[in-house]
Amino acid sequence: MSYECILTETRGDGARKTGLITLNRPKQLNALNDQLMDELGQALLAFDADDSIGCIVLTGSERAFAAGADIPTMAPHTFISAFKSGLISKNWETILQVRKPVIAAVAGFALGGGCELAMMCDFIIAADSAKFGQPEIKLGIIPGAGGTQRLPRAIGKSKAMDMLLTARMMDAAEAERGGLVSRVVPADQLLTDALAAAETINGFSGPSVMLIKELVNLAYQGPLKDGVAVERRYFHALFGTEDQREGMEAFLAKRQPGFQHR
Ligand code: CO8
Repeated sequence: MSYECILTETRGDGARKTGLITLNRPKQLNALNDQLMDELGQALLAFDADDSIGCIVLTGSERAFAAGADIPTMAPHTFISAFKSGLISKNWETILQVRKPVIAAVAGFALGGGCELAMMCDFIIAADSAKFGQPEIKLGIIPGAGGTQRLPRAIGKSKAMDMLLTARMMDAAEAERGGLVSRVVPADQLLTDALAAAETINGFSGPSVMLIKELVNLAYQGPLKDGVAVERRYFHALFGTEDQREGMEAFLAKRQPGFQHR
């Protein structure tokens, strides 16, 4: 499959590889237009369906992960045309269908829809150059891909209100303190570290990885009681897998497990 607004490749030496997707509209600081989002959706689903892939890393350039939705595309719209066309909403949530972990590796600007896209990933590793923001208010609009909902869940109400209402950017250190990103690394180490995290995950049992992802998202989105009940069911279900037997036998025999992802 050839794409124009993204680059895709496979990385890693292990039995399971990492699907690497790079947003690639450098002149527009990776602004997210329909074509890019369509291609991103296709690439994500293709890696998700590929049994040789364990994990996906989504990244941008040194200067920008993504500076938001494409402003020239949005500018001419009226309420009615935005409502009727669904204004660029097609494929914006495809990423949420992916069963495998998606790690955002963010350097430079992650603004507006770019910040929202990073927040739809499972965790964010930030370069020390990263800058996060929801500056939509400066354009006379509001976030449209979950920013008003995911940002307060990630960093709390006060910081989220501050960022959404003043449009100020948060640097990588503040984003880590606030819990928006899992770790901050030197910019020239970003991809190496994100791919290393993916490689670690690739070595574990695929069913465990997918169920942890689903359950953490349930904790993030739903009531505690429901999350704990589903967790118990899946915990029991994993005792039906070969990987559970292999993992526990390997521990008892003091050797490394060889997971088969089934
Ligand atoms: N869309 C299109 N082009 C952009 C965008 C964008 N969001 N951001 C930057 N560019 C372009 C600039 O127009 C410029 O192009 P050119 O060279 O042709 O003039 C080029 O990228 C470089 O930008 P700057 O010259 O401005 O570079 P600076 O380093 O001076 O500034 C900034 C970088 C701070 C990132 C600045 O470009 C900026 O503020 N950009 C806009 C950021 C923004 O407002 N983002 C939010 C957009 S709205 C949104 O994302 C809503 C999401 C809704 C999703 C709904 C889904 C259903």
